[in-house]
Amino acid sequence: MTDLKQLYDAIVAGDAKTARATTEQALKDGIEPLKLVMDHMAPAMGEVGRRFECNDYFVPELLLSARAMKSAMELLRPLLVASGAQPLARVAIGTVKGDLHDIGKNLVAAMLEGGGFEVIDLGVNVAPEQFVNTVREKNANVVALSALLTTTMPSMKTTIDALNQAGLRQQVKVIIGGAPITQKYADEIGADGYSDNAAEAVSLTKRCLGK
Ligand code: B12
Repeated sequence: MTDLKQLYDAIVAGDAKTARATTEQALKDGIEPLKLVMDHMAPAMGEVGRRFECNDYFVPELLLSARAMKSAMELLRPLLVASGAQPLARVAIGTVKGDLHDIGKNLVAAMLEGGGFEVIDLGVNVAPEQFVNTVREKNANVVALSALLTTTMPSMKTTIDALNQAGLRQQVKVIIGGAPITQKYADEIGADGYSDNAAEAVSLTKRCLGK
């Protein structure tokens, strides 16, 4: 029988190979995919976030854990979809138009996935219309925008404006982040939430949704 503490430990340690192998073995042993995510992987990402907040972990450790989480999730995602497990909410995430930085965005996506959200990752250089279409077609409840360049920050406002124009703004929460972003900027452009780190993205999103 798989020792599931190994899965938890592998994600916290950023050991992608062990995380994937343990997940594979656990599935062979008949353990429910949702149980693996909720009871072992999400708490592991929670621990990673906690260590980051206390400065025990830094960005490189966060990246390794995110990669371990991602490699285990690759095995579980199709099974979760097939089992119809209900995610907390659906988040469409992307780096805004004109911007190719995705390290922070990927971390936020991994933390959200680890926190029980379904994440639709639209990648980088995402035009406002792509966010609008995703909210419309996939019923996303949250739009998460990342920008690393001062020159691409205005794309966040353009995206919020596009959601407004499409009549979709009331049905989604918009959260934003990235090195040049501040709470003041989030307030100015009418975003629902801002965080300066990936670890806080889960609690921020839950708070925005009133969960
Ligand atoms: C790596 C990097 C690159 C890589 C990107 C690789 C990749 N796949 O992402 C490459 C080399 C491609 C690159 C290119 C460029 N870059 Co660059 N890059 C960086 C660098 C060194 C690190 C960024 C990073 O990954 N940080 C680590 C991550 C983890 O941090 P983060 O992104 O801030 O994310 C955290 C939080 O902000 C938050 N967060 C992020 N997004 C979100 C979203 C939500 C919803 C939430 C809640 C939170 C959140 O959580 C994350 C984790 O805690 C920064 C310098 C710096 N110190 O920031 C410059 C920097 C951002 N780049 C810069 C520039 C100028 C460029 C270029 C224009 C250079 C050029 N002349 O070509 C191009 C632009 C290309 C483009 N169109 O986007 C400038 C921007 C200056 C400015 N004021 O706008 C910086 C600041 C460097 C500098 N000091 O001049 N870059």
